[in-house]
Amino acid sequence: MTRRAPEQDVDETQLQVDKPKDYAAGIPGVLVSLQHGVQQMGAARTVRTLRLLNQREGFDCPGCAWPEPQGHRKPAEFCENGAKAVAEEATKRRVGPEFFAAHPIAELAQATDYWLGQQGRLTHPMVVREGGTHYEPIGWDEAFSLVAEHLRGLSGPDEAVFYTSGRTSNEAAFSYQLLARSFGTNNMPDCSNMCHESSGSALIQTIGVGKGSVSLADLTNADLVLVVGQNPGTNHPRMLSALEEAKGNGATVVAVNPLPEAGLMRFKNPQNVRGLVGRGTPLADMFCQIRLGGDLALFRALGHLVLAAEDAAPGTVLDTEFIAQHTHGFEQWAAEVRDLDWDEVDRATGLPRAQIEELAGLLVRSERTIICWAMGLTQHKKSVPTIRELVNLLLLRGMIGKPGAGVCPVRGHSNVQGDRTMGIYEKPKAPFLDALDAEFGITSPREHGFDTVQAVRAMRDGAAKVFFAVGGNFVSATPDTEVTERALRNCELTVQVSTKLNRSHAVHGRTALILPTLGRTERDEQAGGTQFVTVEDSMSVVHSSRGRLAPASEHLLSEVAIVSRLGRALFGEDHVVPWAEFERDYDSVRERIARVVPGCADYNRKVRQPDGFVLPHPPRDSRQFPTSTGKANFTVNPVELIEVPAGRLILQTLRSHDQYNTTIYGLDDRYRGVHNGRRVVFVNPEDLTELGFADGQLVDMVSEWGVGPELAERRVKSFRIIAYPTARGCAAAYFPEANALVPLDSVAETSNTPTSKAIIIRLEGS
Ligand SMILES: Nc1nc2c(c(=O)[nH]1)N[C@H]1C(S)=C(S)[C@@H](COP(=O)(O)OP(=O)(O)OC[C@H]3O[C@@H](n4cnc5c(=O)[nH]c(N)nc54)[C@H](O)[C@@H]3O)O[C@H]1N2
Ligand SMILES: Nc1nc2c(c(=O)[nH]1)N[C@H]1C(S)=C(S)[C@@H](COP(=O)(O)OP(=O)(O)OC[C@H]3O[C@@H](n4cnc5c(=O)[nH]c(N)nc54)[C@H](O)[C@@H]3O)O[C@H]1N2
Ligand SMILES: [Mo]
Repeated sequence: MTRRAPEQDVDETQLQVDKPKDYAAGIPGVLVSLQHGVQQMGAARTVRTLRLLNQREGFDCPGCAWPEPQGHRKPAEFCENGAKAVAEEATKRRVGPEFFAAHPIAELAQATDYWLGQQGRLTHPMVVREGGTHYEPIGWDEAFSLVAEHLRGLSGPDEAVFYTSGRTSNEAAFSYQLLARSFGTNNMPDCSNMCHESSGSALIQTIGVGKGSVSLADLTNADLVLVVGQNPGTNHPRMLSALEEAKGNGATVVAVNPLPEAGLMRFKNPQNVRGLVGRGTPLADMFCQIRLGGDLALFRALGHLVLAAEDAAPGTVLDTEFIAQHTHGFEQWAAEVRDLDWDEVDRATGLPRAQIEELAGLLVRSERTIICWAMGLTQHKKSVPTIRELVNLLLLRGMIGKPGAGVCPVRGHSNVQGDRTMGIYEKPKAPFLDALDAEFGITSPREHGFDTVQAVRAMRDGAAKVFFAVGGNFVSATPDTEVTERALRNCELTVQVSTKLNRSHAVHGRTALILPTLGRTERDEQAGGTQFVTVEDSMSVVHSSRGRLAPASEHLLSEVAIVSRLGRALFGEDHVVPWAEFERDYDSVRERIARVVPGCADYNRKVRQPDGFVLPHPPRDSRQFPTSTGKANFTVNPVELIEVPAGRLILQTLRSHDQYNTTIYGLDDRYRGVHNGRRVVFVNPEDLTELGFADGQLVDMVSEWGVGPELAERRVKSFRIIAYPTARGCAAAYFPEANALVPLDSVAETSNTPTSKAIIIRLEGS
């Protein structure tokens, strides 16, 4: 216990690299899930816990937001990485007061994310006061008074920031946004700002709803599925089963990615014997190895070719009836893309023209097309126009609002979509606030609040002074690590509601609190009886989740209880919001959700249905498009090439197979052949030769941002080069180790999402 926290996980000479795998899951997947479970929870608890995962009477997986099948569920409705997420939470390891007494905060701040996470579950509320060197225990009541005191002492409510990570339940999220708005601010940044914000921005503008338009049944019945900028083998493994089923029904699957990700190439389904012992199913029929940021040019070229096919055989390719009846702006868009600069497409995508033509042919012949995407599309400067262009492509052939077709942004955190539905948003719409105000008799602020990037700036500049986070790991998840650390240290108070220890506890404001909370897997007992919570998956299905395990410590409070007690401390017992009742019985929160949140009428009954219920989605349900024009909008999206100076590479930051965002499960990335280390950078062998570097060499990565006297450099040290078959000119390294390279001001247009997938870097021998 008193062992000093190591500043490095392993001596990097321990790192081993072998050939990348060409398949995902199979027997190694099953073994690894059990191994993680047994290490963290012991054998009996592993079996008991995994049996309840994603079952109707059990709990929703705290891993990704992939939906469960409606109706029939398999006995094992989870994947290797879901099992790891559960093992992390249900671990028997504990971080209590003795741990904090033994480890000064300065030491914790030096430790790696991996080591911090491995220490176990937080058990007691802890505080460090100004000038303190160690966290010390504090009672819950005193903790809430302390927060309330700091909040009341601010010059105005906008000096407070209320962050949310996407694991928070609907009940906690609804209460939390109500607390922030009752206090008087819309400063509610969330992980979505760094994640699918670009998808929401683009979809709202084009189809009027910022969510995906397909169900799981649509996916398995599509005849063409494009998986763009996504690595489902690692991040949404259960999606591979759906793709396998779609293929079984005759679908063609196309992967668009700079990396040949194992799961997209071949899948050995661990849920059937053939998958375990056989060669598995080749998933992608076509692999377009695109350059980073090349997708806008690709979609434009595809639109151009579809249009050309229509021009060559009028009346046979486009869905002219759909276009006439349901869309706006087609002519303007068509005039723009009829004239295509192939040279620009070539430079942006790096794809052979014949392959783009072949893909256009697939689109022209498809009756039911779905495009799936994730961070490879959302974390670029031109993300919003790229996703708008993807929508254009689908609109051309009427691929929205019919079975087997549509847009499928694959969400990250298990309830990130639900949190937004419940009002966690820095730019809330007036009708939502009006309903909230009418229900509770409060006056919500109308000015927009800070998103994540703006919140960092505000804290850095002293404009925000109290930072309160329900979940997440703000310091490690946000870009520009040095700036973010400075921003948090500049706060008067930082509060982290967390399950596990992470860097955001070690890099803190002048006073800091850790408020330990129940996880999704744990039993939630309140005065009104055993509670359940609700969540929304990536396909707008809302359902219940019931924790079953004994809580990690008797001192934990649920997130709903924490928000409610803070509400009482801040506003007093006779506030218009019945905070005590909210905590006593979550049905009372759900009654309010039913009256305030669109689509949630009769919420308490509907979430008790075996599979929950599906939220309305007008484009999907009835081809109604609630946009500014009342129709689906075609938009014009000019290509802008990423300028890469000579001798530089474009770097993307991504996830290994052994992590959940900033939670590092282990030091392997099995599918990419990396073992026992994370400080690596993947570079194409031909680029290495051209740049004068070699496989295995240790280098610093230096990012370059701005021009002339404005040029700023950021450096991370000692990364080992791995020669890897990524697209030419493109490199990859893991998040969060490479976050220090992402400039705070380098963001996507409109969505303000950090450009984590496109940073100009050079390598330097270290
Ligand atoms: N096990 C596990 N599951 C997770 C997570 C986790 O960390 N671990 N995180 C969760 C969260 S919050 C999220 S948001 C999702 C993330 O899910 P993903 O988006 O799959 O995650 P990344 O690792 O960021 O992978 C990005 C993928 O896009 C590709 N890519 C990068 N840039 C481009 C580009 O310009 N064009 C194209 N076409 N492709 C590109 C990369 O090569 C990579 O395959 O997963 C969720 N699920
Ligand atoms: N460079 C780079 N940066 C990125 C990304 C990238 O691809 N590249 N991806 C971005 C994306 S997509 C996302 S979503 C963000 C993620 O940003 P965050 O959501 O802020 O980060 P996580 O690592 O998911 O948060 C992990 C912490 O959440 C806490 N936690 C876990 N479960 C619970 C729970 O049930 N309740 C509470 N209260 N706390 C809990 C634990 O203490 C754990 O340490 O990072 C973003 N940052
Ligand atoms: Mo995410």
